[in-house]
This record gives sequence, structure tokens and C-alpha cells, in this order.
Amino acid sequence: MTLLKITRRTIGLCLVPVLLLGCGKEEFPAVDLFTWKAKVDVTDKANLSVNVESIGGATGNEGSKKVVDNDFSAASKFLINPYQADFYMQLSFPAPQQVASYTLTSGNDAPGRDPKDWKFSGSMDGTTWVDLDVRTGETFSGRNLTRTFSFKNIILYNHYRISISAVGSGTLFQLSEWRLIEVPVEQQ
Ligand SMILES: [Ca+2]
Repeated sequence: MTLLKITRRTIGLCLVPVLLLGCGKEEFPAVDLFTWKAKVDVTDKANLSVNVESIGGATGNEGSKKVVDNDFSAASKFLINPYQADFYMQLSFPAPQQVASYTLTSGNDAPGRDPKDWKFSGSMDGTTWVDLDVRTGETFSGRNLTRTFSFKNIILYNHYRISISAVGSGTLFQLSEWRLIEVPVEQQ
């Protein structure tokens, strides 16, 4: 009986301010749980192409396939020698994707080989490109370190490209992993 009284009283005390003031201010936009979509790593749906390949070829020990194999370890990196300032990597999808985030994972050694300046672009046809994210003077504070870069993008593109116009120093480029993330509008 005592417990029942306490419960009733507690409920009553809680209801009074709610009835007088409403349910309180809503600090976050309402989320429709039936339409809410999670961020999704879509990299595996795409085909990778690069304009500069590793000396050993795409499937070689340090070939381009290593940059999208979902292996972030020291044993799996893409390396080109020499690096070229017009170097790019491209992921092309069979169906358009709303990418609004990507990750870059540094290689296992030599920070000078890390990407420093780049632009991330989207394209419908692989010919005309729209810059979605431009970075300059970036650094990676550790080896095999994953950094995430996000931006707003409401367009679904068939192709995404990262054009790396400068590395930290020296004449080589390396990267352990590059992943693309589909981000619904309500999460951007
Ligand atoms: Ca890898």
C-alpha cells in the first residue's frame, strides 16, 4: 500500500509540470525511426582505378588493391614510387551513392609519404567533377592512423575521386586504407 501511494504521488508530481508547461523544449530534431538510415561503408561496392600504379602492379605486394581491402594494418598499404602531383584514386559504383564522409589511414612508416593536400570530388559520368571536400596542409600524427573527413553532400554520384596534389615530403606516396561512407541527409 505504501509503495502504491508513493508511486501515485510521484506520478502526480511529474504530471503537474508537464500539464502546465508541456513536455519541455525539444532540443534535437525529431527522428523518424521508420525512415532513419545508418551511415554505411560502401567501399566494397565500388571498383577502384588509379592513374599511377605501384611498381609491382595492382595486385602486387604494395599494389592499389591494398588501399581498399579493409585491412588497416601495416601489412596492407598502397605505395607508388615515384609520386606524381596529378595522382588520383577513383571509386566507381554500379549504382549512385550519397557519400558524405571518407577515411584515410596512414602507412606504417615514413610520414613524408602521407597525403598532405588533396581534393575529394564526385561525378555522374566520370568526366565532369564537382569538388566536395578540399584539404591542405594535413598531417597524420601516427602510423596506421585512421582519420575521418566529413562534409555535406545531398547528391548521389556514380564516381568519387581523391586527387592528391602533395605529400608530406619526398617522392613517394603511401596509404594503408581509403574508405567511403554513405551518409543520409539527416545525419550530415
Ligand atoms: Ca589496406
